[in-house]
Amino acid sequence: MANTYENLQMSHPCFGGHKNNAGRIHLPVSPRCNIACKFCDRSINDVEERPGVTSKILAPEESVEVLKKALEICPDIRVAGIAGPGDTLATDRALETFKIIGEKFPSIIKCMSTNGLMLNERADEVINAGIDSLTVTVNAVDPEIESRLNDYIIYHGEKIEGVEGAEILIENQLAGIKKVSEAGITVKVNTVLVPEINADHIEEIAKAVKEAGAKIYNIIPLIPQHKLKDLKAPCCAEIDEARTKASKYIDVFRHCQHCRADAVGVPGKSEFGDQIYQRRTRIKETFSHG
Ligand code: CLF
Ligand code: SF4
Repeated sequence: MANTYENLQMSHPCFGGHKNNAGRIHLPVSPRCNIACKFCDRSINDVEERPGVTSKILAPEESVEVLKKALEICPDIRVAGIAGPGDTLATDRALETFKIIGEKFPSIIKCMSTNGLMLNERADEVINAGIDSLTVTVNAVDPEIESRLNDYIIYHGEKIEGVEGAEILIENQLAGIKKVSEAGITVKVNTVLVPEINADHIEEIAKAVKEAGAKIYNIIPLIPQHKLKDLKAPCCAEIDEARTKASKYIDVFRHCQHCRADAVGVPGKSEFGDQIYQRRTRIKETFSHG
């Protein structure tokens, strides 16, 4: 049985547990992605913090030693999350990892993050893997708006571009959120706020994902890069306005730290990723889709 939202509010840093100093480790086991967000330039490196960015890809079985070591260094870790560097449902590696963690570390909360393209058809596997909390990144619920944020999807081996691809993505995200939340998994939705594209659309997203069963909503500011490098990042007032609009429909999480796919520690307080994953010094601040 998945942890309840009430439990997660006490013990999961991204659902309210930050107040209790709860930590998390991200296991970078998922190598590939199946959609093409225009703001994401995915690469494996040591110097940037954003989704998709990680120093090393782990094999599912390697995560046991990593988690053991992380718990020794940082006993505050309550959650094992998989948030990249690619999509967790584009391969089987995240679900395999969660099965291993469930056996070896039964008290650790299992947290997964996905773009949701495969969530509808893989919902049963997500439920059977014992996931406690699931984050789905939903940047629009209108295919025209989504197509300005995403170039294409790769769906059942086929590349589908523009509005047509966006339509499939949104349908699968909402249907998938519905299935997993009905099974008792707590769902958080992340939206990357791009002022020129989806700022006026936040209320519709918040409403649609709440109706589908999501419990909590997290707005992540755009870091202008890749194909959206010439757009502007939202300022604090714009982020705040978007959060206020969303909060009419759904609980809003306001303490996101934009973690990398291999972050370790208590978000915003401690970071042990360098020790666990032997990273070099990180110099650039960016965002995540955790
Ligand atoms: Fe990681 Fe994401 Fe799970 Fe948290 S992060 S997979 S839900 S354990 Fe948290 Fe980091 Fe913000 Fe994500 S602070 S980027 S919301
Ligand atoms: Fe894939 Fe996430 Fe990058 Fe989008 S932001 S292309 S879902 S890794």
